[in-house]
Amino acid sequence: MKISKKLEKWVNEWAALCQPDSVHWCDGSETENQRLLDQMVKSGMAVKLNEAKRPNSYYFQSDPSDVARVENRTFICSEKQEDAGPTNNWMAPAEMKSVLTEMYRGCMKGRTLYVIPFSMGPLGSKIAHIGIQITDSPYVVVNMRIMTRMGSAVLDILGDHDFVPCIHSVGAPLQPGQKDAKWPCAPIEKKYISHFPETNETWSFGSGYGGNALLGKKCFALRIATNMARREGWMAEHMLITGITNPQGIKRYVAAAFPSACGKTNLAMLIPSIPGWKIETVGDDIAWMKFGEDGRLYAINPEAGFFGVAPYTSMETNPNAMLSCRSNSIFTNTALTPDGDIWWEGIGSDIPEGSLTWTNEIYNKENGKPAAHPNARFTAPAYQCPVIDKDWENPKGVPISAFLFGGRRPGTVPLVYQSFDWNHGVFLGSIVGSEVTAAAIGLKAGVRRDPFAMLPFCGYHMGDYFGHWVKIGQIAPDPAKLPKIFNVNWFRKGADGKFLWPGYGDNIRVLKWIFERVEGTAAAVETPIGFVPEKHAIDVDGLPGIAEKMDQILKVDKEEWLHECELIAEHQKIFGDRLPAEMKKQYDNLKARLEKK
Ligand code: TSX
Ligand code: MN
Repeated sequence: MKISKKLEKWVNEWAALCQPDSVHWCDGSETENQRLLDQMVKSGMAVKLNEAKRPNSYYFQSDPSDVARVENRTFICSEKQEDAGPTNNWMAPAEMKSVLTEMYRGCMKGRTLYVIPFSMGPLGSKIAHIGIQITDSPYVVVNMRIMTRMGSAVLDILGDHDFVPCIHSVGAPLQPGQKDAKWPCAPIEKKYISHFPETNETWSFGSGYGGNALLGKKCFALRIATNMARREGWMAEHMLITGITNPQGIKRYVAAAFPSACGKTNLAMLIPSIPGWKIETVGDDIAWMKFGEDGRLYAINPEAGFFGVAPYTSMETNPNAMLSCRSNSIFTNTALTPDGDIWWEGIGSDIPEGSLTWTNEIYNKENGKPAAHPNARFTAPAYQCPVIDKDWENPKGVPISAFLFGGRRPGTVPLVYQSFDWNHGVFLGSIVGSEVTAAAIGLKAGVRRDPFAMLPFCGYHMGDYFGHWVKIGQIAPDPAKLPKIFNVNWFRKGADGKFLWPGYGDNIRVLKWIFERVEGTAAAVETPIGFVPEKHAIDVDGLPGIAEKMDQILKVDKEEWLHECELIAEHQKIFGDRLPAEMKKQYDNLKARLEKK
């Protein structure tokens, strides 16, 4: 392993502060992985699943208090509070560092400090970046090995270059002789997910779960990378990337941003319902994009795996995700069946008698508690996806032809529409939102705005981020080659409260229209909100009962949109004088178009 003096010194300093019993440099090998997994099985943290049913796969139950990202404990520590903006928590970097330094002091006692060298993106890609994560969680190590390119090969190419330092501890030191918890972590008020955008660092304390602990993902690839991208003129986005091939064999790539619970992973791996069309997956969560020499925007998936929500993933809703986690996978907070396999709500079969819930109790259908936590996850290698794209690891990335935005909108928003131009498309991204029910306690029911699906992930002021999108349009080497921008809504409901559009595999019909708009062949009508498909331009062949509903599915109602304008105006106010003038202008133009005649 090639370890630079600089890196060695940095690790030694952290080890001196955290005081682990030992330090282990991860080489990423199969042997190392197996040793960690065996050790976790032995300590009771992991269960090895039935080798015949789920080869080389492992099961974990988290602490009941450590089940999801903790947005109220997530901080953007820019020098100036105004640079973090109104949608992020902020603390001054010096203050955060002094608080956390005291928390890290001795925090790894009785544990091993693992050093994880990892690349976000294919090794050696000009769009990729290297991070080094320090962690005291072997669970984090085995997950990072699936989710990133991890190990000594990364150090070989790092040399003396810069890396993004990622510090992580579960925040649960062990006294001599103390028995470890099954899932060590700290209480909520001691959890900190902090980011130092001006120095490209992320420091995380107290949680072992997902986005709080696998620092390459949300912390680095989104919150830190948005800052790097802004400074350097590229894009770090919360987007899936997928390739669409038409029956003639022409292929185009699209990238799409949706808020949570809209089925991003399902769209990334969709199985088309119309013959001759093909979908191939590049990524399901994050896209890093740079302009190529030909002036087009090229995207890589910085990740190497899927960290997907398990519940309601099934052979009906997403067979490709189910097949991706057939083996060599990790399951967290699902249920465990008596024969050593996993189960979750919506998997498509009844729960086997005697299964254990994510809280390790025998499942009891009487008590109303789910067997799997709603945020239970599978960690699966991307190469196991049956429809993984042949260019998913191409260091150059794949050229993006279209951006899609969308959300869950039971009313107002048509199935699909196209922006008039780039800035209008940026406006569509800035007003992304999903309807939330009153069930989400403390929140009034209605549209919750989640601009670009980046609300919890933008590492600087959201208003400036809109401005960065505008700037990308201005610095594009050839504006004609910029991706075309669309908004989609699979979730519109009829008067009967039922979904109007079948969704899932039938979404290929919408992707087909988008594909053909990019090619310049599909028919559209101009409306005040943008270009909507001409009535017969969406292919509904073989879809019974839908042709008659197309008017309703595509309807743009001026009254509804004037009400929407009021909500947009309210939303834009949040960003104060950092709302780019271009976005205010887009709003004014929309309102004027709606009020015409
Ligand atoms: O992922 C979804 N997609 C995208 C698929 C590529 N979901 C699930 C969202 C939660 C993760 C959807 N749910 C989609 C969708 O397109 N559409 C719907 C709404 C819906 C649900 C059930 C039906 C239809 C629509 N069932 C029947 O029509 C029988
Ligand atoms: Mn995500």
